[in-house]
Amino acid sequence: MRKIARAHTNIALIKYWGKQDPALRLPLMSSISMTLDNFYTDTYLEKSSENQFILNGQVMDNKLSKRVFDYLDLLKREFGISENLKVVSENHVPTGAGLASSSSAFAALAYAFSSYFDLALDKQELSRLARIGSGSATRSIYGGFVKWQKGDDQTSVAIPLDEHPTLPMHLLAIELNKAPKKLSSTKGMQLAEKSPFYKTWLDLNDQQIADMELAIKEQDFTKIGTLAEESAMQMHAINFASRPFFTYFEPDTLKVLAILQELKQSVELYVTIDAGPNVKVLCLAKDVEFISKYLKKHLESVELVDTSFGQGVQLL
Ligand code: 2P0
Repeated sequence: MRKIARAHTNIALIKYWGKQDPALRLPLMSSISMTLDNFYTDTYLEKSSENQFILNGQVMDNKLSKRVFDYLDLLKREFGISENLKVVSENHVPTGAGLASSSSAFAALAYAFSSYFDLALDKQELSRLARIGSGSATRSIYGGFVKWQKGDDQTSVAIPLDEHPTLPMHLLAIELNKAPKKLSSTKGMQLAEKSPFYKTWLDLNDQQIADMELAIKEQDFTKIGTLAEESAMQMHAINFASRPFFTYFEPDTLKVLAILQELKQSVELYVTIDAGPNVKVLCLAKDVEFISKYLKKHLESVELVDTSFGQGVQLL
């Protein structure tokens, strides 16, 4: 029977932005995320005469397929497997637009691989494998609030903080540009390390993680949102201050930030932005409609996606 693995994307509330070991994707800092319900990837594997990667019904022969095959080769070496594989994925996420498509992609692929070969890996081992595919994928193994801890190859895995949060927190994704980003996260992280603020970024991490863990325990939306917004803005400030400077922001990103700053006067909301131009709003369920209406009124043809907590990896 075909085993289809589903993994949801996640959005970091405390960001991962730097690697101590690029090959193993060991991070320089711990991070905390929220797994999302509306964005996910479904993946299954099949025996094949040659390696093949099919994404959304199309055969891929590009940088993405090379990354998938390199990753599969690594997994096959680790488990002493030699057969060629066809990877079939459906991505319910705009690929490469800063909505963390690689998080669901590699978490689903790691789980599909483990299921196809009946490896019976536990979630810690799965999250280690997902990490080697893409850093943010480490956290997508679990649902709800998840921490990915810094450490070595064995210890740098995800830990569920609260798999089924009751906090009515939503994330409203404002999709400004769905085109793949021009600068990969891997390259962005390398460049960011040249920023004079990078050391400060690392020094702040332990306290930010401790504060966020406490805020999640206390279900304190104000604290969670404030800490998330600070982490996102600090990450982008490092990029701006790097040598040479760079940014994932586009003119529309700043336009939306200005509108949200205004809106903050009348409703509680916080902003987070990943390695792309799209803006995400953290808010309470009761305010989603009001915020959506306000954004539609002030922005032409804006696409909004309302999401809340999603679950960890599952077999369909
Ligand atoms: C995060 N991002 O914590 C951070 C915040 C984007 C901004 O992880 O190089 O695709 O594959 O480990 O996971 C996006 O980068 O990077 C990311 P790699 P990934 O979610």
